[in-house]
Amino acid sequence: MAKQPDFDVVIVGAGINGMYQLRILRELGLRVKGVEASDDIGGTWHYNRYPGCRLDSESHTYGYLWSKDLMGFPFSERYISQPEVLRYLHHAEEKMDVRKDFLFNTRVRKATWDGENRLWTLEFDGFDKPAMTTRFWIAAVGALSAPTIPNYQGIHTFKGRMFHTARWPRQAGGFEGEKIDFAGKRVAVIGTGASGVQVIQTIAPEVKELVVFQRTPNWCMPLRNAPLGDDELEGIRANYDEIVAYLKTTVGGFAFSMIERNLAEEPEDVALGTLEKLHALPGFAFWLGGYQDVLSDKKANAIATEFMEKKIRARIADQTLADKLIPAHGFGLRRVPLETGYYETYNRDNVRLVSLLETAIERITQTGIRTTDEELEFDIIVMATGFDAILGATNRIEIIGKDGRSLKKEWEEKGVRTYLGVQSPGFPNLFMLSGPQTGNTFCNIPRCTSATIEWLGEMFTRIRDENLTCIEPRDQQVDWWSQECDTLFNQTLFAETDSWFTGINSNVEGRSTRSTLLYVGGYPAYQDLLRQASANRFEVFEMA
Ligand code: NA7
Repeated sequence: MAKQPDFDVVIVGAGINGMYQLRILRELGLRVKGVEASDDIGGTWHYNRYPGCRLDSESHTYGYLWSKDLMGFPFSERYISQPEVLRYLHHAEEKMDVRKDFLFNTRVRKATWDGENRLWTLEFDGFDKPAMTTRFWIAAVGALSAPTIPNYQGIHTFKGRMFHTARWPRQAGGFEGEKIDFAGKRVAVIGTGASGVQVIQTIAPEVKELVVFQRTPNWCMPLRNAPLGDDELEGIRANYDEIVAYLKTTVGGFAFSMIERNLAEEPEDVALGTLEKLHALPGFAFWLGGYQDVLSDKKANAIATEFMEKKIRARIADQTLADKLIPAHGFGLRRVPLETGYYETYNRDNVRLVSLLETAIERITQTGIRTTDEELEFDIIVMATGFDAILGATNRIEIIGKDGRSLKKEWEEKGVRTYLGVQSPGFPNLFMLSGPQTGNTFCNIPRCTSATIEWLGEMFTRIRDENLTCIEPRDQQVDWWSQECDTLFNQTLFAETDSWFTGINSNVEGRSTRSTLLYVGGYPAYQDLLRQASANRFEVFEMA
């Protein structure tokens, strides 16, 4: 007789997605367990406690929209800061009551498929954690959750304090990061992605001296944050159903739609007027709510790029410095950081930019950083150097599927192949919420993942009702999907630029070639595909 697993489903990760997935599957009466590497819930918002960390999605569009109560949470700002997001998640957790089903301090080291018994064995870091078996498991491990640090010589010899933004120390007993006393300190920040930009603009007024080490400049847009008053919150609550329905129609699950006209064909005066209006809007509106051809047509992209260059140059006093802050790639082709006074930061006397395109970091010393040009002393070094994006969190688990095949090796050798980004062939009963080729990463993440999470809820209803024990994608679907992701991605200009969107990371071996890791067909199209599969009772999958 086949061995019975300890659980029907194990959810890996107690971030915003894992908690919701656990709740949904538990409601179905399944035997569900959650495991989480950290000691608490919150995922990204639990770890990224660096100064200035905040939402780039509108506060009311980011969270759990299945609950009107939770949407009505009294957010204080249009884009709330990390402690407030984490407080919200703790409040939501209490409502969902999922903490009791998670094992914390439990990091999955290895997952092995047992085809004979149709179950997975999960093994954990540490000797005190017994392995568990489960029929299915869901990786809710985050797309941007495996931090990476450059392998500088001497990195362990630095005598000051060094932090990665995504591993910021915590303030005891709260939702915030440790309050570092920056006054009188000489601080280095390495990296100018979304995290680096938020840190730099926040700490610059506090520190004695700030040196920013920038390799690739980014096109940063004004966030235009503002307090959310009672009236606005009341408006959000009153229009709850309309807002939820509207977000499902927008390309990225944000509170704006793309303009269904081409910038390249627009009369110049109309185009400039529209770009000005878009530029005055908060958040990603200029990037993901602008003309539909800006990210796919070179002429349109050049117009938006020129417009943005002027905007940025006007904010920087020294134009030689501005030359270094203006990217060489077109506008919006890498993730656009949102900023508040970022460019003005460089007008300050205590802030200096070191372009790593002109000089290189040779080593970290006991007292600071040595470049090819000079030796600089620091009290604190902040690594805002990003993540092994999209692949990293999954690849850090040794996943062994059918015929002893390793998922990491399969992806390295054959390229990523999935169906809808949720399953990879040869790895039955494993579902991914934030791995490669999902429609969830190039998106307001919780909006898009919630569609997948609810869809998995439907699939597991059938699994429960029919006592199914094995789900795998069909080869032809996998071929089609991987091709579809490639085709759509190659129609965009993203494909021509190095960034985490294209899987490039100089700090990870084997990540110097561009690949298709994102589905860029948009949230509505992705939801349609999910709906088609569920309408067809998930027959697109092999089910047994
Ligand atoms: P990002 O966007 O990956 O940014 C990392 C930054 O660190 C970026 O400027 C990198 O330069 C820089 N970096 C990384 N490695 C090095 C080395 N070895 N030398 C110099 N500079 C380096 O990470 P974030 O945390 O800012 O944001 C990630 C996402 O999280 C963000 O997009 C949001 O979606 C949330 P590079 O560009 O590689 O030249």
